Formats: sequence, C-alpha cells, structure tokens
Amino acid sequence: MRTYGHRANNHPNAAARQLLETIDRKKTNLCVSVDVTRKADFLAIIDLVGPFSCLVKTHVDIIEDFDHDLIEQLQALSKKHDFLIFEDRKFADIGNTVSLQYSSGVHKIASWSHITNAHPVPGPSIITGLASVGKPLGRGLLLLAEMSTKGSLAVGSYTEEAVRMARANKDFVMGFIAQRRMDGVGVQEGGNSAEEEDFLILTPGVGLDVRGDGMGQQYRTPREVIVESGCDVIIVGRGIYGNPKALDADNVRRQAERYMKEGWKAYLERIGEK
Ligand code: UP6
Repeated sequence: MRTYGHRANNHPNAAARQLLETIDRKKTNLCVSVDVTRKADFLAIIDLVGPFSCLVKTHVDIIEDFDHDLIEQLQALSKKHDFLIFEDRKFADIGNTVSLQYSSGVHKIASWSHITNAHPVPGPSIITGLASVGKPLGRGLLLLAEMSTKGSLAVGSYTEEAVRMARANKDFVMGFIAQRRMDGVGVQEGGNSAEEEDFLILTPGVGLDVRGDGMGQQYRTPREVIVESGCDVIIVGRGIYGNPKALDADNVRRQAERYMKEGWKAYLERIGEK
C-alpha cells in the first residue's frame, strides 16, 4: 500500500494533492467534524483540534449566528493550524440548482471550502453543475458512495454507479465518502480503470468508546476503518467534542490527540511499518 506522500506526488487532482500533502506533513489522517450550533463554540473547538487535524468538516447551515466574520476566522484558523476545510453540504439537486447553492446564498461555500460533497442520486449532471463553479477555483468533490447509517440505501448497484460517475469525472471528483476502498467496485469485465485511479476514501462513523448514537449512526474504530477497510481519512465528531453544551477544552484537545494517534498508528500498520 503506497504512502500518503507518494500518492501526493502523483495525484492529478489539486484538492486531493493538497489534502495528501497536509496529511503527510502533519502526520495526521484525522478530520474533525464540528457539528455545533454556536459560532463561539465552533471556532473554539476548531482552534483546539486544529493542530491534530488535516481537515475540518463543517455544516455551516446549523450555525445560529452565522456571519461573514465566522468564515474569515475559519480561514485564519485553517492557515494558523495548517488544515483544509470541507463543508459537508451533501448536495442532491439538479445541476443548475446545485451550482447556485454552491456559489451563492448566505454561505457562498465554493469561495472558502476546499472540498465539498454530493449525493450521486441525480446522476452525472450534479457533478457538471458543481464542477462549473468549483473546478476553476481548484476545489475537489467527494461523492457519497456509501453511508455510515443503519439501513442506508447507498449499497450495491447504487454504490457501483457512484464509482463509475467518479471515474468519468476524475478532474473534479477526488474521492468518496464511503466505508471501504472502492478499487475495483463497478469495474466491468475486461475493464482496467481501477489500475491508474487513486480516489481518496473519507470515512465517517468513527468512534473508540461507543458503537452507535441511538439515532442510526454506527461507529467503527480507526483500526477497523484504516487497516481492515483501507480508508484514508477518519472523520470524528462527537467522539472528540462530546456534549456541546458542556465543552471541556482539555478533554477536546486530549480526544483529538488520541484519535490522531490511533489513526496514524493504523496507517503505519497498513503500510507495513509497524
Ligand atoms: N456523516 C455521517 N455518515 C455519513 C455521512 N456523513 O455520519 O455516511 C457526517 C454527519 C456528521 C459526521 O453529518 O457531521 O459525519 C459524524 O459525526 P459523529 O462522529 O458525531 O457521529
């Protein structure tokens, strides 16, 4: 299995290259998902977890007091701590609508988020719509090929079609939100396209202490995700910041470091260095 650094040197997608370089430079494959509703909490958590993260994942539409200053501060933290930003927007509409949702509105996601994602459910036109905005800016797109939730419908031929859509749009699609590597998925008899592709697999549903959240979320450990399933980035939310109503700065920092160490240990095991 190739190293992050080797993959960075060879990756054709600019956003994927940036992410792989950041992972290699900081020695962390941890993406922290900051799902809190107050701007002050959001920024405080990011400042705490930034040093341990290659990527910070946001849902800016849940923030009650969202404003332009929040984006400026987020960008400043991204520079201070050297991480990329991933707005987990999960676009799912026709090409024209998603291009407007991505570029415009209150959030203007494309102007600040290095990476975003989309459900493949509308078919390839969703990629065309998002690429019309994001490609000129050097952004990257992840397709949701699978989900972490119990009873997910993103399985079987749906997942296969998602991978085929990505293969046809490698200039903008940098990888997947999925639970395992997608090499060979959806490759037809005689096809060899999996050989030269290097999609990044970012995986939510990661936790060390519990197996679920009582609302359909299912957790696996960093080792299960990185070693057993061959994924590249672990996405961790509540496992790190716990209950947003009772934030404990020391604990947030400790948990981020703990997940970073577990994720990196698993990667070293995967490439055969431990
Ligand atoms: N997420 C999942 N599963 C998916 C796709 N996305 O959990 O298949 C996102 C959620 C949340 C984060 O929207 O922001 O990943 C997981 O948070 P948690 O670690 O607190 O469960």
